[in-house]
Amino acid sequence: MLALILLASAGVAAAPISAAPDATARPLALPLIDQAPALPAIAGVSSSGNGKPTTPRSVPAAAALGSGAFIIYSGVGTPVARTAVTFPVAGGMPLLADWDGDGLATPGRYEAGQWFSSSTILSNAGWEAKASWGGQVGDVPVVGDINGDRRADIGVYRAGQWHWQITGGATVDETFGEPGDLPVVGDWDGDGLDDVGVFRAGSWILRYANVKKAPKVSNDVVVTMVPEANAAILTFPFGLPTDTPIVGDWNADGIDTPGVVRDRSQWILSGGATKLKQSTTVNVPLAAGQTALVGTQATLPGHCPTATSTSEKMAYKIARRVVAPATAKGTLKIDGMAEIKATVNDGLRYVIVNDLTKRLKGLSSLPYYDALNRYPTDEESIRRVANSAQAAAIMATTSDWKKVNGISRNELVSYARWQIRTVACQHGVNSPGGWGNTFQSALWATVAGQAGWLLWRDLSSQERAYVASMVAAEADYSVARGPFYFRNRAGVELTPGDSRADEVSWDLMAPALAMAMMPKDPRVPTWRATLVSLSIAAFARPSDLTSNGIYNGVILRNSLPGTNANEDGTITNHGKVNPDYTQNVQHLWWAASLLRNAKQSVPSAVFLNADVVYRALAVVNFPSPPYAAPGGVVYQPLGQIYYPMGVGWGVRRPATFTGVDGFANVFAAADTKAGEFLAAHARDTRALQLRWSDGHIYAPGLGEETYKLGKEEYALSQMALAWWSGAIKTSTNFSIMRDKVPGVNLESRVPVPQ
Ligand SMILES: [Ca+2]
Ligand SMILES: [Ca+2]
Ligand SMILES: [Ca+2]
Ligand SMILES: [Ca+2]
Repeated sequence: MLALILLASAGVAAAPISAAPDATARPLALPLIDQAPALPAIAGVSSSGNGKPTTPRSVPAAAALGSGAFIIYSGVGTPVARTAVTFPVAGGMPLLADWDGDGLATPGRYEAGQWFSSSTILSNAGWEAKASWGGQVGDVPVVGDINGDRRADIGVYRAGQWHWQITGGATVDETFGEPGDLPVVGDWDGDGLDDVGVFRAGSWILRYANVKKAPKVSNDVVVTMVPEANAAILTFPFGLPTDTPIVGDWNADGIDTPGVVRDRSQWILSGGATKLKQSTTVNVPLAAGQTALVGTQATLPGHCPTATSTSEKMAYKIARRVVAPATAKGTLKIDGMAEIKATVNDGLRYVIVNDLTKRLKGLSSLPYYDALNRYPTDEESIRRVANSAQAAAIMATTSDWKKVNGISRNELVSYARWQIRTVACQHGVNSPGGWGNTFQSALWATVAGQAGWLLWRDLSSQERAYVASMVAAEADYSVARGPFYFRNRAGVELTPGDSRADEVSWDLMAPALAMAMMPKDPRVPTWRATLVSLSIAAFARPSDLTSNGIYNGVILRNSLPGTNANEDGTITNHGKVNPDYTQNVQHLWWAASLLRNAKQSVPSAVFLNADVVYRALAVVNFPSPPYAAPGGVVYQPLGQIYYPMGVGWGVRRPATFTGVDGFANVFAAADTKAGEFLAAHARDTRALQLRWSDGHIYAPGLGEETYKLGKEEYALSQMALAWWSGAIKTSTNFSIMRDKVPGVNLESRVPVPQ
């Protein structure tokens, strides 16, 4: 093994680890890998809601400013899940409140008269200074919506005096309570305005406003009418003097009720003054240093816990524009597909078992889990499961999967849906501060989005909503970013050593999928113009700057501001001619395939230079010197890879090339021999996988593949795309659209990051 690595590091193609497997000699029906053990059930989700705004529901929460961590738990009566976000370490008292009126409470803090807030729930956006209010020694900060505009008002309780600063700027002073009381705020009567109260040694004293006749209450509640103030004062015991009072609308009926936290673990929630005896107890222990807080879920229980009412409503609207893809079936008639299908099936066995029994163990009882907090990078948190969900969705919809390796189709689909909805829920368009609108996020949204689209008929309405919204949002972000270039027209490298072909080709995926999914969306013309712009820019070559070629109305020589590919189709990245990035040309054909799957014609611009770039893998010869010994074509016999300027990501990753080979076998010229390379890379990948009995591909460590953020899932995604390319080739029609596309803008409009 060591010798192999050394050879390949010198730029030499690694020899096959075993003799090339002869697939025809090995009966594929033989049980080659272990059956999956019995798997834990995955929580389902309902189709209730349909995007109609719901009353935000209170949920337990905890925060410690000393560590900056805020933790929001799931709603009462549902499995205890948690979403965490870490803010900058600070002093003072943590708060959670709906500062912007979207139905979702987000972090805030009060420190010596200074107020800070944030509108994010899934990422640390820093503390924003909000106001200067209060600050006397002994002031207790309070928040509530006093004027009924849904946005939190801030105040301080000062020994029986309340001083409010209302959203919009007004102030309100009132008197209620005594020195030593703990202030509590809530909408006791459900009129949409928060009311005041105090907790005094196990007794609650609440003021109901605008009351003319005494409210009906439980036996233990004493009502004192205050006619001159149109108010009623309700006094009743609930909790112990040593308890911490909290207030919330635990059942989303619009009425806030008292609760207490006992022994820093038991949350005892009352039914309110009318049902005082009906209390619910939930166990949410507080860690050292944590303060008990009350958060909200703005959606129905069982829906995305961090989405806002506003975002969910919009998501349902967008989902109604989606048309499910045409049915497409993979084929074994293409050479290599038998190995590909077997590899994906067995790889899914590995990934699903690994996720449900180890990596994400215990989380499958939650309809949504906090994926973003699994890993330090969004790439590992999101892309990893998007890749495995995509592979699962492809096999569930384009193969004859009934029960494979002990996994039923229902289990396969449940797994895919769980990952898809979790990833889509935590996208920033749905949950404030979530992932997205960044490097590579258009690709992740496309991978997860394609999975959701393929499974459209299996999804619940909430899953459809979050998926459609995620895809449309990333398409819009691609529109806003526009193209980037490696070199300007003069040939000067703007980002020395690093082509932008990868980023631009990722970015073109989201508008392509959005067009495929939502053909009637009013943004389709903008998405189409962006698909054309980014497709031209992604792999533009120096000779295009003087080319008379016309693609969807764009005359290249007049319009191109720069280039991203080298003249021979190679891509320079990380300072070298880099096969692992030349492979990114697959995104052009992948985008075309999405449109084919939607029965749409494909803009001609999507094919600019695709063939030329693929030739840099399959045809172009690299002489040595100047290239690494022994020189040759990147694609070597038996699926081996030659790296002309050294290895970027590892020496044994044939699966990386199966996706592009599959698409090339659909779209590239026959003399590239894409079909032969597809079969060779498929067989080599299968040989790697058959070294083990659990379905994974790579040996431990980083010798074979150095990608650390989910290499098994990434390989699975590429192999599944290869399988899907066969379905596209044999099951869908193809037409090219050469018409002028209005609105194409090839200019760079975002500053080049340094
Ligand atoms: Ca909010
Ligand atoms: Ca307000
Ligand atoms: Ca009220
Ligand atoms: Ca309630």
